[in-house]
Amino acid sequence: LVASLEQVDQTYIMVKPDGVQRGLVGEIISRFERKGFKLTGLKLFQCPKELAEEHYKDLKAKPFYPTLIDYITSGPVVCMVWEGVGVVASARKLIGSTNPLQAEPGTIRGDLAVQTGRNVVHGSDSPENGKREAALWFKEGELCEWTPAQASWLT
Ligand code: FUP
Repeated sequence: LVASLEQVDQTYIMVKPDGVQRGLVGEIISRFERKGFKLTGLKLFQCPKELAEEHYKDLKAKPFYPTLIDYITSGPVVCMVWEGVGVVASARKLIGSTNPLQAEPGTIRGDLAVQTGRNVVHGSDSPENGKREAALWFKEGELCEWTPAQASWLT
């Protein structure tokens, strides 16, 4: 009841091409499901270069930017939107540090990845970016607002 009074946020989660190619899609989705967040968008998608550039526009000046764009567009990604109270920060904890060698065991990157440039998953870094990225990757009508028949285990 208390949780229902709090702000429900959205986060954009993406299994990157290495995650798809390594067969980690189910494993990654499963971690967000088990945590108890609500899935409101899901698709397999070959990202065009322009979209990758828009998504990572804040990193445009970084030396690794061109390699990052090549990586994200190198094969299909799995795009997701998850909703819940505190979902943005919680998803970042589930994902772990950007550099997988520094990510704690038990996190997605800590358990499943080695290289920063192949870190298997993306998660929005603020509620504002969660909204922005959800709107960037999903068209009107692709997201599904739904209420579980028994809401007690979801926020
Ligand atoms: P994160 O929010 O953890 O995905 O990290 P950033 O937004 O800082 O970086 C986005 C992506 O850029 C990372 F997932 C991988 C790539 N990157 C590099 O390739 N090298 C770096 O030094 C930092 C980031």
